[in-house]
Amino acid sequence: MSRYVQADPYRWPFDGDLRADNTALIVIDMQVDFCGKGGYVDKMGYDIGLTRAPIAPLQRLMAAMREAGHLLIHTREGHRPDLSDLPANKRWRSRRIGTDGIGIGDVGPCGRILTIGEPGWEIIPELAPLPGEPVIDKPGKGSFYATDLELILRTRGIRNLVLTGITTDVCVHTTMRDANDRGYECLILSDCTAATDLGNHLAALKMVTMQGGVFGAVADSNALIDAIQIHQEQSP
Ligand code: C5J
Repeated sequence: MSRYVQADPYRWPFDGDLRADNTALIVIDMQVDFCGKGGYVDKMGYDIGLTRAPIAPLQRLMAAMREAGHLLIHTREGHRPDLSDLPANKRWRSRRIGTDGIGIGDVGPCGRILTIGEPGWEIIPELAPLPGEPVIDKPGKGSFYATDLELILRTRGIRNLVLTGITTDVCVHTTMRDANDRGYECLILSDCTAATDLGNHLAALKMVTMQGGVFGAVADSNALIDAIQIHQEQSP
């Protein structure tokens, strides 16, 4: 039987093949550095009220998807302590924002910014991964580049990806575009994503809906929860 999420610009997934064993939730970069007090985004002067907005909807969604038996995958953006995987231009650009000249790899209020093992690099406790849930460490914006994400998805038979986390216009979009090019059927959730600028968040969501759904479809978490709960009730 076909299962769909009410989404824009089409009912998702395209073929109605939505099952717990082929559909994974990816929670991107819900780290202290992106949504915590004193983290990288806060230090750059952006409003962490925006990047914290997805926390409550994500808590509800993660509980529902775990309950329904879906795979949850978490990502963290970060660099080795010796910064050997940090391109010089990424570091240089990161030091231009804010008044103190501090950027990735430098010491801030939450330790060295976006550096593996530091307090700011950790996933926020509200959305902590459960034991057994894959955590992907990535040096770039996309979750596929220089990681084993694709191997994990293929091994688990995943073909539908639900994208959440921060930021909509950077790491979430890069991951969604890369996933789409790899043939994954993608859904992005408007209330479980956020950007450092509301206009960018809305524009990033709108981009997905162009050309008949050029990167996939957009819905909110209620629509997805409705679909997976109906699925559970009707499963034998
Ligand atoms: C950024 C991210 N914005 N997780 N990272 O630098 O979107």
